[in-house]
This record gives sequence, structure tokens and C-alpha cells, in this order.
Amino acid sequence: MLYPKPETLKPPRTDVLTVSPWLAPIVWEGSFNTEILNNQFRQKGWRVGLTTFAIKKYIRFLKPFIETAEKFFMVGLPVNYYVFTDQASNVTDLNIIVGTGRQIIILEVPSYERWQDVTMRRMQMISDVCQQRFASEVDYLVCVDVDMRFQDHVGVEILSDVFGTLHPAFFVKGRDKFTYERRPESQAYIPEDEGDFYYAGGYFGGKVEEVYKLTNHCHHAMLTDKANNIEAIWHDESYLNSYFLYNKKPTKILSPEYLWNEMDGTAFYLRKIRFIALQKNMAEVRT
Ligand code: 2GW
Ligand code: MN
Repeated sequence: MLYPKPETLKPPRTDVLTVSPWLAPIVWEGSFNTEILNNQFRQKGWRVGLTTFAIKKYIRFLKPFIETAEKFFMVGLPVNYYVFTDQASNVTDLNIIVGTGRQIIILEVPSYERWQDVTMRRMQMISDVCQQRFASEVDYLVCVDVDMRFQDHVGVEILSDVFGTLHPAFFVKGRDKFTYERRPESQAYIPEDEGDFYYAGGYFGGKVEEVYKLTNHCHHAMLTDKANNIEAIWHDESYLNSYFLYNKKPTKILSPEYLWNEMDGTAFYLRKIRFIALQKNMAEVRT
């Protein structure tokens, strides 16, 4: 394989942080070579699972989500789409066609009345399936929101033991602006003078074993809070942030190229917008 030699004194990106203080790479366009990474990935025979939830009205987001993933997510590699839903037959009726080596696996799960529980219980449901089937079917899991579409390359450069994603609304902001849980009574508590990054709840992943540890930890933190009548301000996202901080966890961090929202405008250092939130009518989807 032929490619230009990396130059020690000419870093490809000088306008953005490309490594965290605990030496986790931060993935930006220009900082990696897809060919090298794909080669390594194929040699190891790794398999990827993409999990998402389509519960109640969110089933409407599923078709465009998977159809755009077919165009941009792990192109040319085998992928299992794991769709957690309360409406298995409606998912089948969508007749979503995927390429060879790729398949949709429907996992029927209960739906919760409160929307906060719908989003938070994802931690429990993912951790349950880690031991049951993820461990034998895939090597890496990518766990994302469904109210999104892919619009540019997302490949094996995202994979690592455990990865998190910089939230598009906070990556240039100070700690004081981070919406961590600030009540010491909560398991998700982070004091004002701590924290590295504000990670998004809607995009994390890693090796199955690490995703199990993460989701299981967050689920039990939520149960403890529930028993104490407290619920973290941003639900699963708050628990995820405290897990990452106190375990110095992400071994790789995805830049906001991997999770963008039009509301956050655009920026000169953003060379690609790979995965973008769909605008939704909050009042309508929440009833
Ligand atoms: C969630 C909130 C309000 C009303 C409905 C739902 C809902 C979410 C639902 O009825 N059905 C459902 O399948 N979901 C799933 O949970 C779906 O996969 C969705 O993408 C995900 C998170 O809910 P969402 O997209 O409405 O949350 P966001 O976009 O406001 O996102 C962030 O904050 C959340 C915590 O409040 C989560 O951490 C989420 O991961 C973040 O992106
Ligand atoms: Mn969302």
C-alpha cells in the first residue's frame, strides 16, 4: 500500500485538538487514512453492530436512518443493524433493503410511558443484549440516536475500546457552560471545577465488553438515583458524562463532525458533517 509518509513536524491538523490529555485521539477529517485503517480492520475480521431505538413515534425516523447508513456507514464492511423497537411488525413492513453482508435484526422491547424512561432505559436494554448476543455476533458496537441521518463517510476510524463524541453545542465552551448534573446527591454529579469535555448521549460505542461495562454502570447509577428520587438533568447523557470523566474513559473521541446539529451553525474547522440531527417537532413527538 502506497501513501505519503507522516511528517513529524507537519501535523495534518493544527487548528483543532487532535489528542486528549490522557492520549485519546480526537478524530477529525484530515487526521487519518481510511485505507490503512480498513486494511487493518479486514485483516482482523472485525464485525460491527449499529444499535438504535425506534420506539413509539420514533419509528418514522428509522427508514431514512438505515438508508443513509447504507450510503455512508462502514461502506463495504459487514454491519448488523440492531433495531430496538416496541413495534416489530411495523419495522418489518418498512421493507428496508440492505446490502450483502449487512442485515437488520429487530429486538422487541417494552416501551415506557415517560419519555425520560424511553431514553434512559436504552442503557439497560443495550447491556442486556451485550451478554445475550452482541458478544457472539459482533466485535464493536456503535450506539446512536435514530432521529439522525448520515450524509458523509463514517468508517472504522471511529472504532476503539470505548469511544465518545463531543457534543456539538459544547465543544468550544468552558466548563461553566457544561450542563453536567450539579446536584451532589445524584450519581451523575460533576462539580464545577471538573470535567474535560461534554459528551453527547446520542453517540458512543466500543468493544462489546466495554459497552457492557458502560451501559451496565449507567443503568445501575440511574437505578440508585431512582431509589433516591432523583433523576439527572440530561438523563442518560448525564450518567454517560460522569462515567467517562471518572474512568478517564474514552480511548478515542469523535469530533462533532460525527454528530452535528444545524442549530449549531457551521465552522471553518468543520471539514465534513457526517451525521446530522433531523429537526423535529418536540411537542408533537413527546405526546
Ligand atoms: C424521547 C424524548 C421525548 C419524546 C420521545 C422520545 C423517544 C426517544 C421516543 O419516543 N422513542 C424513541 O425511540 N426514542 C429513542 O431515544 C430514539 O432512538 C431517540 O433518538 C433517542 C433519544 O431521544 P431524542 O432523540 O428525542 O433525544 P435528543 O435528540 O433530545 O437527545 C439527547 O438527549 C437525550 C437525553 O435527554 C439522550 O441522551 C440522547 O441520546 C441525546 O442525543
Ligand atoms: Mn436525538
